[in-house]
Amino acid sequence: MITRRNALKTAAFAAGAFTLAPHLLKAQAASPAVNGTYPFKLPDLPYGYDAMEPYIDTLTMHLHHDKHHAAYVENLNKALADAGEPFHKMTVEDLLLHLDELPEKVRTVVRNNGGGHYNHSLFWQMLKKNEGGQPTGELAAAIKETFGGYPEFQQKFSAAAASVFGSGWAWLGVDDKNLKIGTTPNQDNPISKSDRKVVPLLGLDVWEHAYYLKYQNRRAEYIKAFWNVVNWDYVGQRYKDNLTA
Ligand code: MN3
Repeated sequence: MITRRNALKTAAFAAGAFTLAPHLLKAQAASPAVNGTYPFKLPDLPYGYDAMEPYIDTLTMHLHHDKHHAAYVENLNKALADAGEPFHKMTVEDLLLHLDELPEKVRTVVRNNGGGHYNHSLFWQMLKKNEGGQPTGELAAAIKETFGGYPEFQQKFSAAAASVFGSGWAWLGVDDKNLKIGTTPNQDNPISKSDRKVVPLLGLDVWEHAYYLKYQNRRAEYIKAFWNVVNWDYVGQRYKDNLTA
């Protein structure tokens, strides 16, 4: 029987060898931005600030990345500064997988700001103007099998995004082999849930900072526009990596 403390030591000291959710490692391999350790760094956007126009405006991308994401990284580093050696060797994903085991005085700060860093690092990679493109290959087949088709999936995901009260995220994730749609409040990520088996494939930030300049209170319009900027190549690759892990 592995105790929580031993599990933490394994995660902290044996880089790349933690055993709780090996399939996450594959998903992580497709996400170089989340592989770093303390002190964490703000990853560059993988495209220009105007790359998602007109669906997501340039000023929003500037503020969202340069101010909001940057603040999560800064606050995460501040919180971890005195937390000690084991925690300085953990990726942000490790930290979020082991929130329960963090010292109480930093747990909430890491949950909010580590979550903010992780979610946004994924989110930037999940965006790409797709000219009406849709999922392909294995992911398209799984979406059809699970939801009945792409339009049905879009409808369910959009409804989930609209249902978030206040700030949070909508997610498409995979739990073992099953696709799931869900939401998280604030900067929580599905990987921190107790079963620790959900891998996020696609996330939509529905914090007001993600859309208010252009869409004001019209979150539904922002959600509709989002379908034009989903990087289905990246999302599909995350799904495939998970299948083979
Ligand atoms: Mn955000």
